[in-house]
Amino acid sequence: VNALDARLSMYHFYTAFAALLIGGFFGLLQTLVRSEQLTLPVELNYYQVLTAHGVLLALVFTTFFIFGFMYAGVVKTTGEFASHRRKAAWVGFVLMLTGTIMAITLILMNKATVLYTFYAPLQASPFFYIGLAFIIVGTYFAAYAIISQYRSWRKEHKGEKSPLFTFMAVATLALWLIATIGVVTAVTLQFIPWSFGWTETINVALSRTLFWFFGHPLVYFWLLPAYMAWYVTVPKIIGGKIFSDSLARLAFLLFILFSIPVGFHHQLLEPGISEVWKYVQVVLTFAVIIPSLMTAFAMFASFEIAGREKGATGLLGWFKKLPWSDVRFIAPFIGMAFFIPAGAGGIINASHQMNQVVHNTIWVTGHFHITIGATVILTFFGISYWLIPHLKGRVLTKHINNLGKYQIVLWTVGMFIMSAAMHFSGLSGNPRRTQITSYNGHEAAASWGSYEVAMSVGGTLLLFSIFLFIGLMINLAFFAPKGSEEFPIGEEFEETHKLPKLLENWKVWIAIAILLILIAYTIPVIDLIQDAPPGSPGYQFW
Ligand code: HAS
Repeated sequence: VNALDARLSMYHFYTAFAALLIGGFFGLLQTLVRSEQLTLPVELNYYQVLTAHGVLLALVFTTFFIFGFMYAGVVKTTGEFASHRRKAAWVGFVLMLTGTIMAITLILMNKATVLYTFYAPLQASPFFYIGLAFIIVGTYFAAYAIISQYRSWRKEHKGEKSPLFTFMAVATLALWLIATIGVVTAVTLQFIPWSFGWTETINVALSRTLFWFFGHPLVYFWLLPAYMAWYVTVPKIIGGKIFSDSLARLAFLLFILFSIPVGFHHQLLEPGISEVWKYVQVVLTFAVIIPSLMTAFAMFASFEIAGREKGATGLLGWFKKLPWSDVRFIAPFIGMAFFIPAGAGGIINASHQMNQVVHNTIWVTGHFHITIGATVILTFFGISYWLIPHLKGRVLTKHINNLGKYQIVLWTVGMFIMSAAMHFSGLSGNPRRTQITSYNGHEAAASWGSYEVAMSVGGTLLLFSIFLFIGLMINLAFFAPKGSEEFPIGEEFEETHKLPKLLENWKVWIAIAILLILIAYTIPVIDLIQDAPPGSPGYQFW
């Protein structure tokens, strides 16, 4: 990656890692408060810290990391950015950073204690929502830079198959652009007028529906960059090949289709949405599991191919041939292993009846700590170990590789302890998002205390892991020996020069996605608007 574009990516990473450090610290505070080992100073309240933790890690860390990574991969596979695109990307960065600073300042002033999901009836200062709008507009500049780079590459390489990494980045952005329609609508038409006091009431159910229209695909916006690393870079790191380029592309396209019309699976216990539409969206949720199952298949196939090429025999002999001492491999691999129970947990959540057992319990917090917090973040750690030195013209030394393995083990053990405790105590009803822990000696609550302590032990290990990670990243960026670190891009197992035309026909896929969204959302949204009882508090057209 050339120096100018490397700088662009690095600024995204600096911001992401700062958010990781502060957000991680806030996470530990919560576990200590819940386990009654710490009382927060009066200037801070639990929900404020919870909001800061969620926003900094789930929204800020991820978004900045993802764009830093996508820029680097797109430039690596399609050539350096034309200067107008690089400028657009910098404008995007400045807007995103401005919005982030606004939002975090308001949270720290206790004027935006609305949790990271920020839907009504919780209300923040209007400037919090304006900050969010800055972030989203910033991502549109970033999307422009990447998508227009892809389009001009295709024009210059007529008839050729586009680079897989860039194709995946464009698919991820297509998903993002469609998904943000929901949150942009809610922020501009509902939250900003309401928080300024221009409208007295808000349609709560509609605001939640618009949020989840965005909120569920948001989780795939986090996941897909991890999948990019799994499909494109991991095969090279293990000395193998990409199992199938077409399968990888199809998986990403299926995410565009199925990740959006499924938001109701977060609202299964909410009134105002008929069971029929909940059912339709649960069916579509089961469809969105398919591209992940395809990914699991492709990963096993890549591992097996790599192992057999190195002489492995027998059913599982290839397993031993994987590079177990390479932090660039073990980090994403452990992430994949976490995704097996995490995916099963998602399927439980999505199953309508079982959702009644787990909804609003700390089980759900456990679910998202092993999806985003383990699967995705471990993969992002793995990427950082080669990408940061690559961008800074330095090398990943054996010593840092070894320390990196400790960092990954600390994260794995910490996340395992914390999320297992969350899952188990959630099953006995321990609620999420609450500071109250003792419940006046209620019988069911008797077991929660020890789980809360386990969560704080896990949280402590996670913070140590973050400290070590940041230290290693500073070393890799500024002190490691100069040299050139590989940007691993895998080759296909059976090279195919021709791609089925349909796989790169975006119009078809986006049209199907829009059709599915219209089917899944039109009638329930009309219902939500029409059924809002006139004059009843908290309900109005918008
Ligand atoms: Fe989820 C709630 C359903 C995936 C994140 N989810 C959340 C929330 C977050 C989140 C943040 O249906 C909380 C939101 C809030 O604050 O209220 N989720 C699913 C389903 C999936 C799923 C069906 N979630 C994710 C991912 C996330 C994420 C990914 C972040 C990145 N989720 C739900 C539901 C709720 C929910 C309900 C609402 C609950 C409620 O009531 O509030 C699926 O996409 C999962 C499919 C995954 C698989 C796994 C495939 C396995 C692979 C690994 C292969 C391993 C290999 C390694 C190759 C089917 C690909 C080999 C290893 C060896 C050991 C040999």
